[in-house]
Amino acid sequence: MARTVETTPFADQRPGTSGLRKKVPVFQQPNYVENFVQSLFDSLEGFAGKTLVVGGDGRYYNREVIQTVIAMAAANGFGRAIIGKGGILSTPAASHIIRKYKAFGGIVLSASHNPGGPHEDFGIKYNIGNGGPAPEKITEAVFARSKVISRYMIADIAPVDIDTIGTTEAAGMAVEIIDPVADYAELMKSLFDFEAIGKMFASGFRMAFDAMHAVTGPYAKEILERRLGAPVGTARNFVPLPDFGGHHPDPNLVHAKALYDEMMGPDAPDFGAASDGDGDRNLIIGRGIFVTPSDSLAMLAANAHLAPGYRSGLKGIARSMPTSGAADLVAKKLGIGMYETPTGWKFFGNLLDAGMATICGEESAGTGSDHVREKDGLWAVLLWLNILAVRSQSVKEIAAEHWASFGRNYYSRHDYEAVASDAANALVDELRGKLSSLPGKVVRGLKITKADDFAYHDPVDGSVSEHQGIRILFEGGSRVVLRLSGTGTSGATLRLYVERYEPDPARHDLDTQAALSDLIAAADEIAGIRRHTGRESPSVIT
Ligand code: G16
Repeated sequence: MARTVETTPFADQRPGTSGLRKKVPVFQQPNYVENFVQSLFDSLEGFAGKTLVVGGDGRYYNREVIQTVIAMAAANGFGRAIIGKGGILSTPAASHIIRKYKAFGGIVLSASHNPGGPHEDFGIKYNIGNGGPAPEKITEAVFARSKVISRYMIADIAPVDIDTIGTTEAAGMAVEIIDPVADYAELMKSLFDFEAIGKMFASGFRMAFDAMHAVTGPYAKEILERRLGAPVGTARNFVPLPDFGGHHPDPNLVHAKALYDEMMGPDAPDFGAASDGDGDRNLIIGRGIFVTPSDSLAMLAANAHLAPGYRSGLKGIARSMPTSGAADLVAKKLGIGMYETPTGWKFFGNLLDAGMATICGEESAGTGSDHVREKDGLWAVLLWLNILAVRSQSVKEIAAEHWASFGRNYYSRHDYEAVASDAANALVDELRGKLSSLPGKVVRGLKITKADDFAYHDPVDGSVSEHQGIRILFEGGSRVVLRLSGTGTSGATLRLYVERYEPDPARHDLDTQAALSDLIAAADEIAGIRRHTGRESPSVIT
C-alpha cells in the first residue's frame, strides 16, 4: 500500500524560529508538504513502530495536511498516530500529549499568531520526545535533506475520519483520535488551586478571555467556564475558524485592541486575557493596566509559590535575550539561577530537561514552565488567576508592589514589518561592522558601555548559537537590542527592543513610550533605522 514517489527539491524549506512558515499557496505546490515531511522523517532515527502526535491550530489547510501526514507516517513505519479531534491541538497541549503518551515526537501545524486563510500563512513544526520544539541540529538536518530529496513515501489510503473519537487503522498504523482538551485540562488542575479560583469567580470576579477565533476557544470554555465556574461568556470568540474571522490571532495591543480598550474603560472586568493562533502566547491586562510579557514573567516567578504546582519553589528562571531584565531581579532575590537564551522556545528545552530552570519567558508574549516544553498561554492566565485568588488584590496593586520592591523595567518593542530584505540586511551588516567602535560614545546624552552580537553557549550540551541579536548597553542599565525576526513570511521584520530600568517608585507611573523616547532616538541614530528602511515609524509597537 505504501508508494514511493519521485520528487525534486525546493530551495526554501529552512525552518525559522519556530518551524517552516510560508503562505498557503507555497504549501499548496505539488509535493511541497510531502518533501518537507519526508525530509523530516529522513532526519529522524528509530521511530519504527513508535507514536507520532499530530494536531494543529485549525487554520486553513490544517485538515488537508493532517491527511497527508497520516498517510506518510504510515508509509514511513510509525506504529501509531495520536490526533486531536477535528485536527485540533494547541501547541502546549501537543507538547503535553507527546510527553504523557511517551510519543516519539509530534507534528504541529500552525503559523502561530500569523493570519490564516487561502492567501495567508501556514506552518509545520516538529517537536521531539521531550515535547519541545526540535533543536537546531534537527532543523538544520531537515533543511539539508530538503535540498537533495529525490523521493517520498506515502500510503494509498482513503481520508481518515478525524472527527470521531476512537481508534482506527491506516495502512498498518493505528490512528487514535482523542479529545484535544481533556488531558490538558487535567494537567492544569494538577498545577493550580481550582477551588480558590472557583471561589473567586463565585464571589463575582469578572474576566474576559479573547480566544481570537483560534485554538484556545475549546480549552478556555472547558477550563474557565465549565471547570472553574466563570460565567458563560467569559470566553469570547471561542470557535476556532480557518481564517480566525479575518483577524490576526496575535494577542497584542494592536490585534486585541477591543479587549484592551474595554480593560481601560469605566466598567472594565477585573482581568482580561487573550491567546494566539496555537495557544502558546498570552496577553495579560488588569483593570486599567497592561502587563508587559517581560513584567508578567517576573511577577509570575515572584508569586509562583502561591500555586500548588510550584509550592516547593523554582529551580531557576530563563528568558530570551531581548526580554527585559525584570525577571533577573526576582532570580537574584530568590537566590536561584538565571539564564539568558536566544529568541526561540527551543533554547529552553535543555535547561528544563536538566532541571536548571522551572519558569521561562519571552518578550514575545510567551511564558511557560517545566510542565510542558512549549510556552503556554492558558497556563500563564491560570497562574495569574491563582495568584489573584490567593492575594485578593488587583493586578494593578500586585504590579505596583512588585515595582516598589524590585524597581520597574520600562520596556517596549518596535516592529518594522515587511521591510525589503536587502535593506534590513544592510542595516544589520553596517551595525555589526561598527560594534567595536561604539563603547565610550555618547548618543543623545546616553553613554554606551558595551555593544555586541549575542552568542549563546548552551550550558547543557555545549552547543554555540551565534548572531542572535545586537545589544547596545548604556550607562545606568538601559539597553537597546536589534534583530531580524525568524517568523515573518514577507520580506524582513526588524525588531527594536528598548529597555530602561527605573528604581525610583515616584517614577513608576510614566508613559512607557515617553520614558523610552531618548533610547528610541538613540537607536535610530546608531543603527540608521529610518535611513535604511525608509520608514518614519514602526508598523507595530508593543
Ligand atoms: C515564535 C517562537 C518564540 C519567539 C517568537 C518570535 O513564537 O516560538 O520563541 O520568541 O516566535 O520570534 P521572532 O522574533 O524570530 O519572530 P510563536 O508564538 O510565533 O511560535
